[in-house]
Amino acid sequence: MLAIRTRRRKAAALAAAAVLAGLAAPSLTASPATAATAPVTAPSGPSTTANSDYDDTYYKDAVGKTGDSLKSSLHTIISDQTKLSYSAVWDALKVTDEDPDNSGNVILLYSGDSRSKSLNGGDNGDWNREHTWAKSHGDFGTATGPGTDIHHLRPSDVQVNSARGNKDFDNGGSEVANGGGSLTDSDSFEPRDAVKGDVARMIFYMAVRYEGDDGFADLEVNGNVDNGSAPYMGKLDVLKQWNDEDPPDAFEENRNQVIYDDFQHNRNPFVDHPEWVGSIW
Ligand SMILES: [Ca+2]
Ligand SMILES: [Ca+2]
Ligand SMILES: [Ca+2]
Repeated sequence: MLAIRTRRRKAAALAAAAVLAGLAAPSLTASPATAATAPVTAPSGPSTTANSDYDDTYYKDAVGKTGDSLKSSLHTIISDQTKLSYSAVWDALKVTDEDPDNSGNVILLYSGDSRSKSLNGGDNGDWNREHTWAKSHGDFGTATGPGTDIHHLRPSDVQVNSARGNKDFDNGGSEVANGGGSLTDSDSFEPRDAVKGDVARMIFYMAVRYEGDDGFADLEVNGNVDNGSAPYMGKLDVLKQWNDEDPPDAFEENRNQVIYDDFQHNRNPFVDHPEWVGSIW
């Protein structure tokens, strides 16, 4: 499934660039002849050409909308989900974040380390369940709900997780020990480059998924780095930049698919459509 989606996306990009008609990308269309002669109908520009296999199904009520209307539609779509207990999150993360090169390990979000699945726990050297949207920002804890939503829960080294704490996200700081290049200062955390976009899209997912209509706080993104226990997460302009600089890769897309297929049965719209971030914010 993932391979098909990736190939299809690449094929679409080639078509949009109006390259040689004879140089067919691995074609999944019913008729190669039609594909070769059809006019390019996709809008120009990388931010508007993204498409998803789910546009005609999962996202059909959202496609074509913008701004608050898009956000509202996506909220309705992604709120239809299966919810996990906090203890079930351990086993889920062992699947969603499995190291593609070693099925006995998970990849840790901030450090990028590959570590044994069996080292889940709370001691130094273990990995634990990082709430990318810090659970104090809206005080949702680990009750079934936002605190157990694996779209933003990731394996993290215990000590690196502690260094992140509940800080907002921003650029700058000094290097976090064993943090894979992550930086931090007194009021913010900057993950390594390879997961900057992942972090941003998790935060944007949370802001759309949680709108205050299900007994939990309405989570929102803002421009601050001192949000503390307020139900906000910053820093908006930086997160938008990270979304642009680090587009979804195969690992992140696979993660979204596994969550959809096997666990929560909802999707992170911004992994499928990163350009929707700029439409809403
Ligand atoms: Ca700072
Ligand atoms: Ca990434
Ligand atoms: Ca919200």
